Amino acid sequence: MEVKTSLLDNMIGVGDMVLLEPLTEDSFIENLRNRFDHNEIYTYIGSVVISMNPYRSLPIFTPEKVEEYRNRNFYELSPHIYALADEAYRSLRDQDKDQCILITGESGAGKTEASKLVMSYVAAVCGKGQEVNKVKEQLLQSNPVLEAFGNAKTVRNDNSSRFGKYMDIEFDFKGDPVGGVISNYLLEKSRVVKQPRGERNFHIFYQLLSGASDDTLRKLKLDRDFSKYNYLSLDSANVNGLDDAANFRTVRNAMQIVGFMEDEVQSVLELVAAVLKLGNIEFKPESRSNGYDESHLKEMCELLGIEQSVLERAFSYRTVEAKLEKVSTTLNVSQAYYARDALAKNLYSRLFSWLVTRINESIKAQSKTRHKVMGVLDIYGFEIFEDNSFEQFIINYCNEKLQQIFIELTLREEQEEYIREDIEWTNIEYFNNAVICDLIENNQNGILAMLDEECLRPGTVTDITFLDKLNTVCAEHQHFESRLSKNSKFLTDHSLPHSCFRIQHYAGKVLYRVEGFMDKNNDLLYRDLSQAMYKANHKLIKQLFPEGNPAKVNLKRPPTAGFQFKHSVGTLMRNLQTKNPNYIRCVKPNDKKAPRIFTDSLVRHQVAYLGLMENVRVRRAGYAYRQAYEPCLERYKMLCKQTWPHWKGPTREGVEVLMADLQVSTEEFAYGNSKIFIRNPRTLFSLEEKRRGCLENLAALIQKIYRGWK
Ligand code: AOV
Ligand code: MG
Repeated sequence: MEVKTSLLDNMIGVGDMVLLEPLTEDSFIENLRNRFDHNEIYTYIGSVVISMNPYRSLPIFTPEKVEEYRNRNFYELSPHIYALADEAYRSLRDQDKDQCILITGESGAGKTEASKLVMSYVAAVCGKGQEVNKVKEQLLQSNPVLEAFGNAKTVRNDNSSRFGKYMDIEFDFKGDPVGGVISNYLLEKSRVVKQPRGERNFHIFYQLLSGASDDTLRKLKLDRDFSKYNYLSLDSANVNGLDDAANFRTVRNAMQIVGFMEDEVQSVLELVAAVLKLGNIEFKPESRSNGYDESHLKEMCELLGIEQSVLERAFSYRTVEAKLEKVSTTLNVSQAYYARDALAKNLYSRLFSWLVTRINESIKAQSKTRHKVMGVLDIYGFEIFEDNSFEQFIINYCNEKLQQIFIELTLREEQEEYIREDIEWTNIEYFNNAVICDLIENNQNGILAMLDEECLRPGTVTDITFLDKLNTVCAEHQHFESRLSKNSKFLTDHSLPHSCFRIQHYAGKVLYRVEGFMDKNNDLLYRDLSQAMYKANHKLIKQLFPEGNPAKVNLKRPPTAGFQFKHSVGTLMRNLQTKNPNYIRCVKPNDKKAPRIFTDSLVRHQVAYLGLMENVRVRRAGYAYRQAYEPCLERYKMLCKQTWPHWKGPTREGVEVLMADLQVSTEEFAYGNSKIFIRNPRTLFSLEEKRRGCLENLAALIQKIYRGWK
């Protein structure tokens, strides 16, 4: 049934890729381009939203737009992220289904912006009232705080998330927000002490120096000039379009709204200042006893209430405690620098985790009753740099896991649903990245397991011995196991530069340099330093280094960074699988961070690795829409005399009577065990159009009667 509806007539290109004719990669890209050129940045694949980054502000996020999308069905209006947010929220509120919003895409594709749009939409449409508004405000204002401390300018993105974030927003039975819980995943802390060319340290450093009052800076013993600080890169200190000073005020204000006390804010800023001071401490080879650049060390100690001699000692000696013995060795200059940087990284990343904990304290729901939950996941996107290290390895692994969950839930689950519902079905092939996840996380011979093994092995272990091990084990697999060799994603060839390995990720090949892998995975801080921090007369810093408490010396090794990450990502994935997923697939139109440019090859590459074509094919081969019998009958029963106003028999039969009466071609739908499956969105649009016509007639009739009365 070929019905042109007003919705389709007004559409630029095709709003739902399921309707694209003919369906080829070229037509897919062309449709995205056409829509992008007309500022239509959202396009559907069924219920999945593709979002193109416009790199400029579009007038489509106004309160009027929010009203337009509020309480409307997904397919009633042109594609928008608000439609997805609305659908997820209503499904949570009315059907009591916990939701998660999964936002994926490479670095700079628009994930963080998308997550904020979803949050602000939900905040705008859910309950009102003084208490509720306060909760909303606190949830929203947690964003600028965490972005200031956890985002930075990279070559891919001027506001790149350098940590993973998952936020559960909790609602009561009415659908009013009552609180939230944030989980954070591994911050890229190496950035604190060193940034690649063209990149910056975390925003907060620049914000503080640019935006704080003279008085605050004086108290923190800071100079406004970025160039005075070794830890701040100079070549890109000022970023176009970023107003650090104004952002500092936003962050201060946000901290206040979230519920930070004035003295807590002060403590946080003291720690930020202490990191900058640490970076300026220099060690001179000649005379180790007084080889410091005194002023910075002194000022740092003053800021944190640490006795100078204690810190000096911690930078001069390393004490190793075995069961009964204590052995002290002197640190040489490079070891002292290493200790200094390790302290700065640890201090900052612990401060970041503390901020998350502190925000959680403020935003947690007061009542203990079961809440409805909407989880929003915004992680660091897949990235390939010139130099890729442990951090990129972890980030890309996290993206593999997310792609895996997309495959599981969208491609596999969809096909399984047909089987469950007894619907005839032909299988669609798709690339399953489970082999890559396995290569990284397998408990026996996965890369992370081998890294841990090497970190624990006695004897001389270095990044290179780790690499040798990788090469041997992975090469063995390639040799002996035909299954693995055919699918092997660990690429060895002779063109590899020294000390590197390469992985064929779902989103592209990445060359990793092993330098620093062991160290970053071990993530050890000399005990002398944690003890020095614990001795500080500063509440916050003491709290951040509990292991420095001499009464609690623990000789057990803490879990490695890789182990912890794998564990927390595993927990996250299990959590996501219990919720109803809503997908936003972000696509980056160009590599220039510029508006109006659509680089064909770049988009094509993303469309391919995100599996978007397979996504459409699965949807098309099957049925684009499905609805349980009950809501379907409820919505359309007015279109048929036999079902209106009440249908007395079984619901499924009611739907069958309805479809027969409407003369929808039998090819167009199938009856599953619990749902009706509709093949083509046009069929749905036509049902919607008829329903709208019916409602309009009804409204006209009521008006006529009303006038007649008057
Ligand atoms: P990401 O989160 O996906 O990258 P962002 O959400 O930070 O990417 O987006 C990058 C930049 O693109 C933003 O700072 C904006 O300038 C612009 N942008 C994105 N979405 C929109 C939009 N809807 N409207 C206008 N501008 C937008 V990363 O965190 O690096 O993986 O780690
Ligand atoms: Mg981001």
